[in-house]
Amino acid sequence: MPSNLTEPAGRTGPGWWRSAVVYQVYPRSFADGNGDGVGDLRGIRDRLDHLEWLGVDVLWISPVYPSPMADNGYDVSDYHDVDPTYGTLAELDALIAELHERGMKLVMDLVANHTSDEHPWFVDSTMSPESPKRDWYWWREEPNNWGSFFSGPAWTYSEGRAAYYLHLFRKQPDLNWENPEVRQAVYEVMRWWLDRGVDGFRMDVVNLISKDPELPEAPVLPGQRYGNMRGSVIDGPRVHEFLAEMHREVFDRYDRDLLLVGETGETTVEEGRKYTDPARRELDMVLHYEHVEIDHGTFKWDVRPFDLGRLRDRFAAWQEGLADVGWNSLYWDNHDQPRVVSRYGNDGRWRTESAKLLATVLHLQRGTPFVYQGDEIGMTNFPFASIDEFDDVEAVNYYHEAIAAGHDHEDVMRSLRAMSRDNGRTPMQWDASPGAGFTTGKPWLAVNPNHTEINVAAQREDPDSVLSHYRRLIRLRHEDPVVVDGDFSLLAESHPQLFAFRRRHESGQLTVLANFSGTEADLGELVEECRGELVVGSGRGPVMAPWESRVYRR
Ligand code: ISL
Repeated sequence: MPSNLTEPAGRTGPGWWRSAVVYQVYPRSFADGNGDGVGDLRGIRDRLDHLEWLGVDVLWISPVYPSPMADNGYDVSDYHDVDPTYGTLAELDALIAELHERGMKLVMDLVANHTSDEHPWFVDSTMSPESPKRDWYWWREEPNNWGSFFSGPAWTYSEGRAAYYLHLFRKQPDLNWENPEVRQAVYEVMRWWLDRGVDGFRMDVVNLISKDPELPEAPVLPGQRYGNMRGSVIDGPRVHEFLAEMHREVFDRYDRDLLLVGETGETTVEEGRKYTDPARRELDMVLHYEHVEIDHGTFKWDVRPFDLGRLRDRFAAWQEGLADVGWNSLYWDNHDQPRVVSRYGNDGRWRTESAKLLATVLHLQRGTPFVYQGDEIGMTNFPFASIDEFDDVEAVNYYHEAIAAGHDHEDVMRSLRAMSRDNGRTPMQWDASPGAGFTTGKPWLAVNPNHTEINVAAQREDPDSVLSHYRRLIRLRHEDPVVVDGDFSLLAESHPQLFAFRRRHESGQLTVLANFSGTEADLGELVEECRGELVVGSGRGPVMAPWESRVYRR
């Protein structure tokens, strides 16, 4: 048995998160408790029954800190408070207490690669070259050629400093982690929240915190205006050192069951092993991007058809790569992704079947599953018709940049419709009422018209619904040690339609069979696997129906 798995995963104690399921709430879009059209903490507290009924163990909320909302709260202007849009600090304390009473934990989103340009640290830094916080950000007299993640240059000129500052994201200057004062300030923020009772952090773009201090010019890809800075900022030279220091300065001081998840876009399996190796004491798990970039070309707006072979290959690489050391997170959707049913499944005739299949293949891999609000009812992409319907800074910037560069309007709209982050941000669909049960007011982003059919109320009592399926999978993880600790092996590695794998453990084995297509699939030799108790699905026999999934236990 791998060294980090010598003990079975319990609901508490070392490695407790191995048998846990995390639920992500995007507060703006989850539930509006005061009728102003924007979700809030009151709304989340009113919906805790849903989370408990579903069986989730951990709630992760996207940022609720004071913010000018240039990036819906990921641009933080005060780390020690709650934005009035979402409520008050007292309400957050109440949320923590209510979750704990129900046996659930709260994980906060910690955005520490950058701050808002309205954060007092940055305002101070811009004042003059003598400011106490002059080195808290990256300042240069001459910018390099880097582009930002959200279109445009990564540098902006400041009159006060008569210099340029680096911002990999628009209006969000990058903190200079080379400066020990910056690191200590971040650790202080973390301890402040842990002292308040939160149970851990999801650390936003944490693999960008260490930059190559030379900030070298970056290669310019064909058709691009700015240099691609990824090679100088992703998994940078001191990132592991900084995380180990964070562990010592923060987490080692707490004798509680915490969860440390890093968002590590575009990282590799090799780096993922380092981040999550328990012996290195950095993070518990990372959110990598490899399986959500299957349909990207050179960049995300260059949309490619879904490729099952590529998906299977990337999942298997992470499963195998982190088998003896480290731990995987498992997710399809979050507030930055379009809806997986529309993307890798079928959001028309086979919506229910494909949503269940996607849930099954994800939840039964080895790792900790993350359910993003709405996944559990099979929410779909939004039928965007005009650019005015988009809210997200990334989508809007891209639109203007692409149109200015002479791209065809319809082509740009097609990319946005498929890939925009707003697809994942439309309000949670609780019921069939005009505000979908999300709000009694005018929602900040339009409710998907399909909420009249796809909603929690319609699925809750239906044992065949996507919602009941999620609940069953979560229960299976809590009850069956094979799901948590069994090893993973891919079956039928090159089947054109099937994603099949086996999980093996001393207590038994599970075989997962999934037909990722709208046509019947012949199991061929895999029919040998169809033995034992059918724990998920209903089909039998050597042919799988379109988008059918089955799980056998022996
Ligand atoms: O790397 C990217 C594209 O190749 C970006 O997608 C980037 O990694 C991603 O946007 C990071 O997301 C996180 O930080 C952003 C914020 O807008 C997202 O909502 C958040 O999840 C900046 O804080």
